[in-house]
Amino acid sequence: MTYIAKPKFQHPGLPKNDLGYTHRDYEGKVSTLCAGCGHDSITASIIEACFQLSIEPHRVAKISGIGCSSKTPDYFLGNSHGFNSVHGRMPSVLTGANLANRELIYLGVSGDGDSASIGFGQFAHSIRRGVNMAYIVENNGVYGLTKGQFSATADRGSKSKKGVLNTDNAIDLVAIALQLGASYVARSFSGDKNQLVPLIAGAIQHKGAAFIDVVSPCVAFNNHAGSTKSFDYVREHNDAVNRLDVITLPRSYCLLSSHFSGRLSRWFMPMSRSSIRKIVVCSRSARSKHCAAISKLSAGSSGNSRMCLVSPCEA
Ligand SMILES: Cc1ncc(C[n+]2csc(CCOP(=O)(O)OP(=O)(O)O)c2C)c(N)n1
Ligand code: SF4
Ligand SMILES: [Mg+2]
Repeated sequence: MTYIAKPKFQHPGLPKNDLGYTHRDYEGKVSTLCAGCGHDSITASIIEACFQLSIEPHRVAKISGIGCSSKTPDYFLGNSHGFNSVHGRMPSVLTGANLANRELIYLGVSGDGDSASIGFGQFAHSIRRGVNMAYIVENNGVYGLTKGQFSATADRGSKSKKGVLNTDNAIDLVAIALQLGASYVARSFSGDKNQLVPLIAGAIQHKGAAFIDVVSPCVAFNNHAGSTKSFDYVREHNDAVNRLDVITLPRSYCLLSSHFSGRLSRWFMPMSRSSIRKIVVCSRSARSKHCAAISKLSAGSSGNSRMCLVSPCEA
């Protein structure tokens, strides 16, 4: 954790939200992450989402595990409750806090190592139980803090910085979250604030288990040619379907429409036995004008009429 506090002064002309707070009221300490780390962009998006929603910081509890990603709660919402737990144990600490006080907004912040490797069981059970939370994984495909070993989300065939080929299959956290019944699921990219801010706002407003997998490049250990989590690779492959659809489905129906790409269809497969009723597909070209609709839609969804939100970043 860092102890570098930001100076208290702020420009008197900074925009204020409905509570009279400025962005500064949602910031934390100065980040000690590497310059250019994707995680810092996610921090900025969380700050923006909370500012836009006019959230009172004392109503938020930020819980994290261990990793560069899990350090980030120190860099936003400096006036909120926070607990930096043990590696992979964020979900159980969050669940416990949730049982003790159901009034707070729970923000779970984790990494791909924290949630897909050591904490995979914890991740799965918190989603399965439908814990009321916004669970964000800052996914860079490596253990950044311990210098770049492949994590369980690293794609098979991708290369490490030293050229080693990953021969293991990757865990797709979005597919798992869908299968386990999360009622709000999204994938995004740290470098796309227009998409990410409304997704985070939607997750915070959603009642139930909201999960966002954010591809967040590690500039120190996983930003080279051959990596599938580098800035270049994600930007080149962030070209999903070009429309937003909201489809209300009869119970237990799975939709495989012709305009979905093969990879997107794959994500819908695990839903066939679930009770998902609405599917929102938010595309790259349509997202800026349509993403604002997401918060509204998610607020209207309940346990019986689940909303599954897939915002494809096809990296
Ligand atoms: C029980 C335990 N095992 C191993 C570690 C060493 N360790 C610290 S962070 C980390 C991986 C973090 O990776 P990730 O969650 O992806 O976060 P990132 O640093 O990439 O953001 C590991 C293995 C630890 N702190 N505790
Ligand atoms: S090592 Fe990687 S994940 Fe950690 S702060 Fe640096 S760029 Fe970010
Ligand atoms: Mg990681």
